[in-house]
Amino acid sequence: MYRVMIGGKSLCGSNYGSIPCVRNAQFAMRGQKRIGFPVAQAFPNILGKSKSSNGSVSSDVVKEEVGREMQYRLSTNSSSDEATYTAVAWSVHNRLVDSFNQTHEFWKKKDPKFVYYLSAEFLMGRTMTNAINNLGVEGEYAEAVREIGSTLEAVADTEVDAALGNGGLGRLAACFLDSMASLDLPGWGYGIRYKYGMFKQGVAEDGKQVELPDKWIPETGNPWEIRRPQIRFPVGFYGSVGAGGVWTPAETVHAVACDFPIPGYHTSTTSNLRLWDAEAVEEFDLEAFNAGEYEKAVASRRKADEIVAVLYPNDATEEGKELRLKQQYFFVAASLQDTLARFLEDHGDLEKLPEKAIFQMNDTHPTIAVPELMRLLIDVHGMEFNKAWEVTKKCLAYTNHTVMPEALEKWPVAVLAKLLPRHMQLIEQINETWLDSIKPHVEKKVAAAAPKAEDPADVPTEDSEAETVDPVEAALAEYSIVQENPWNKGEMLVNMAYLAVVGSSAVNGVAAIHSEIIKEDIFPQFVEIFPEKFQNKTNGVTLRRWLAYCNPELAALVTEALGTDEWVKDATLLSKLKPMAEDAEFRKKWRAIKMQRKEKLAAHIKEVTGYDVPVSAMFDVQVKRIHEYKRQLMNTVSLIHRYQKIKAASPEERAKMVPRVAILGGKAASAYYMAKKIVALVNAVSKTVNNDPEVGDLLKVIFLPNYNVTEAEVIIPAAELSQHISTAGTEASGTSNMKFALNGALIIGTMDGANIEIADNTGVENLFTFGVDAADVPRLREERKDFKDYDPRWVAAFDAVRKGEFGDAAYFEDLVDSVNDMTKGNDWFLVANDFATYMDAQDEADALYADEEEWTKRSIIYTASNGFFSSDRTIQQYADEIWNVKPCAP
Ligand code: NBG
Repeated sequence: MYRVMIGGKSLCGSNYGSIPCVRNAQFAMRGQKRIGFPVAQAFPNILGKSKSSNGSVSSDVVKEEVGREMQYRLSTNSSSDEATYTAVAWSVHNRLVDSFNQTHEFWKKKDPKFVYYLSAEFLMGRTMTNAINNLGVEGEYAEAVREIGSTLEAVADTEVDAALGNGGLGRLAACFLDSMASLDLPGWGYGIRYKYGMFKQGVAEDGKQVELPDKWIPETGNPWEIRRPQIRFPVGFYGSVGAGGVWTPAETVHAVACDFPIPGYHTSTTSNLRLWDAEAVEEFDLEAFNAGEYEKAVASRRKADEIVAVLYPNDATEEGKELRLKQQYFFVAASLQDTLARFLEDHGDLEKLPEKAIFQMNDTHPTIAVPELMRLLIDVHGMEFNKAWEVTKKCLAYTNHTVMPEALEKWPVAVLAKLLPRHMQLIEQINETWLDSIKPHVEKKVAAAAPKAEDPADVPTEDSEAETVDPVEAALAEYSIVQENPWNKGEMLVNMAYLAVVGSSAVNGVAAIHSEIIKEDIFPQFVEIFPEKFQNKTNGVTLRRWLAYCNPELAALVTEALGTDEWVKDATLLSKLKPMAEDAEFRKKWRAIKMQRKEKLAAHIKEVTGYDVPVSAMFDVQVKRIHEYKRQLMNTVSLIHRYQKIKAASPEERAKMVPRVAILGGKAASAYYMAKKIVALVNAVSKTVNNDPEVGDLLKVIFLPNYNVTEAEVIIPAAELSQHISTAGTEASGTSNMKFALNGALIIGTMDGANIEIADNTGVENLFTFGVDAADVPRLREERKDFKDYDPRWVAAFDAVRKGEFGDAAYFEDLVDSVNDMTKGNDWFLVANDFATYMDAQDEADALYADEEEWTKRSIIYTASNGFFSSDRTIQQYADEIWNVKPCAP
């Protein structure tokens, strides 16, 4: 029952940017000419070699290629690092394209099942170093660049991060792509090509965060992407639905494919991240222009630009903007049309789609995929509702990444019905079908819970309210995807997480504790119905970027000790390092490398902040998005205390203190009032402490602005202590904890998220753990109104803030109140509760640091124990237990 809405010939993109297809797309487009060609044939392998033929590329060949790019692409003879970077990048680009084409030609022939990772965010960071290393041509490139007169590192340092993500969720997606390609799994990422990434963070004179646009695409063109103007799909918005579900959108834009090749590590596979750009269907209205209506002439281009303009800079906070829903639908609709078109090139029967495709929804952002797949199957391809529902459920899987209620998306029915009227109809229909299917279960449950007649106290009296509400209907409401807003009676909301759960074949959390919490607290009613749907997939990180490339010195030592670099692919081999912790010579080498990395970070700190930091001090790091639940405030209060303690100490006492460099970094969402005050407070403390001559080298407090992937690559290898101190039960997993552990930084942390599994692997005695357990949090929150047990160190620290010893006291007043005044902020995240045990854990860390041999032993044990947290392991589990996708190496 497909319909052509506009008339004219329709276009649909083809698989690999290659084979043309003319099909009945959802809406047709006018005046578009198809240009399609099989990439691999149209572009013969110009370099004559694939990356599987590693070693056959010489530095001379590389130099020649770079020279050619300089001459013809850049038309320059500049030898600046920027120009060299661009030329080198384009030469790497060509290698990637060769490998990409070979891979996709092979996949096309073999026709394996694919996983499509749908994500609103991919926090890729820099590409060049990763690509060169994964391709296995680092030696040749390093030599070539040396001969040109620079170093690969200096050249790579000019690349701007692709920061198309907020934090952990987006970076996880990037690690997953690396692992999928490295494991030769047929899989693509699908997302949005935002014009501006996560904002750039600066710090003003008064310590407050400043947000600047993050323009990441080079003016000269992006060497890491292949724009495919021939692959475009129409995406409609607004409009009306006629009889029989015919949707006529009032606004349509084109989604245009931009491919980012993803090279696997030392394998012939290069997979793809396809990001969609938006273009107006009619770029320019000449008629309007000629009539002097200039605004109108470019209006549709503006609207298209708006969709892909910027990544919403919020992490675990609610953003109720209609534009965000528009972005979500935009990339989901394009991605689903693209995959369906590709499927239909070689297969006829869409009922068989689940044999060839599975879509992993990264959080609720792509959940509109549920009704969109239904719509495509029913309205465009004529499938019957129940069949379409079976196909949809089999094709989708959902990962939950947060328990923060404000981040569990709920769209007002009114907003959805206006923007996507047909989808709202389908959601209602899905909901009815779902509620009908579970009604017998709910009836039984209600009957079992009904008060027994012999207990008169439980029997409702005639005029009680219970009689007016049908108990089955009331119980069913708990399961309903469409619910009334409890804070705004009468407003109906679509619970996107519920829609994702009902519309998926599997639902998973991202760490063991988190997967239990979502079963118990977020989706218990669904667990009753299909317990087997719920799984755990503990997060992981790619050891390529997060150990081998960001810490080459440590990587070389590990390789030397293990006698092989196979650990880069098989992280379980790291466990063989454990005995080395007892080897004094090895420890010395280990320490020397940490020192080298600390020096590098110290130089970076000096360059960015102007502060000198002592490299002999403990480097203590907390870098992550700023959020009350992550409790940077607790860290800051402890630093104020440390400062006060130093000030009060005698010279003898001072001589015994363990010097620290406390490094904090992270962005506060632009609309997150308290988080912004936390940034300002850290900076205020930094200013006071660092400029106090009495303190000297005993304490330095550093706020490193604009924390991003590239910053992390410098910070993490240098860290000795890393802080993961969220209120138990609030951090779904955390992934930087894994990166720090793998780089030999010890953890101070709560029993939350993946910290628990890191403790299991490392031995809990090797972590500095503290704080209440997740199970106690609800009770403590209840009791918090009566909390009086403030630690004297806490009281003294806040008194100083109140007195203005750290900047503008009035500005910090409500931040202070949020954890001190139960009538105002009520300390929801139990900062005051956990402070005393946090300080104990800090004392333990200081004591251990004084013993450098013991500290080093532990550091080695951390690296040796945490190979489990490789994203290769995580992805293998997804592939085996959810996707049923098998390796297919060209
Ligand atoms: C984040 C969690 C982290 C987790 C990452 C990746 C969101 C919504 N969630 O704890 O806060 O590590 O997801 O799973 O960004």
